[in-house]
Amino acid sequence: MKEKRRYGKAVYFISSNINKFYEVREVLNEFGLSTVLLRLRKVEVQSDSIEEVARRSAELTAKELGLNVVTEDAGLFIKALNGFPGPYSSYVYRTLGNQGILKLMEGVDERDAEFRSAVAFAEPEGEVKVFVGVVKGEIARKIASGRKFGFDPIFVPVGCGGKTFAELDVREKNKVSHRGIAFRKFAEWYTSLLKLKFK
Ligand code: ITT
Repeated sequence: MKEKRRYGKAVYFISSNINKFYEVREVLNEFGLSTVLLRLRKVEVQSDSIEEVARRSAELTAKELGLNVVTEDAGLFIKALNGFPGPYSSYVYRTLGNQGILKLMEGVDERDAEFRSAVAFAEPEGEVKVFVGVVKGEIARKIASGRKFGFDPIFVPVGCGGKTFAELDVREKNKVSHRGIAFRKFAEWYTSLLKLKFK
């Protein structure tokens, strides 16, 4: 007998990063969805594309757990460094940190950068959907105080009065952030799917 797929108001988000969870929970809540964090490391996928990393890790994890899951791969892309650290953001944050990035940017006037997020939804047997969000901004000249999540203290998004992401609260950040944009796209798609299923 064909197993019935389960769609529900709870979204299983696979991530080792608690700061991501705080942000995602807020966004999905606006759509009446609750976020269940499965605090696992994403399956390691080697790729230069964040979309591909999110897609493959969601696909593999959904199969392994037998659950519909969501994963996200995100990164900071700095124009003057040809997009570095990009897909290697996690490693670079752990090794160089914000101080290391500011050092690489010493004497560089071109400060343009962007954060990108790719959110993937996978079912154990179904096709994978990917949603992308981008926010443009600049690399600050010094490390700001405030919330300490990754590169937030050195990233100044456009349209937020010159504040870094670290100086915005979660709600303010979600309004403009790569993750907020990508998860809103996912939530719009997912809630319309739920309406179809439960009509
Ligand atoms: P997962 O378990 O979800 O993969 P992760 O921390 O390894 O968590 P990513 O590979 O998606 O996440 O992100 C790479 C790094 O980029 C992350 O560890 C942060 O240092 C940084 N980063 C991503 N999104 C960020 C954001 O919104 N603000 C600040 N730094 C961010």
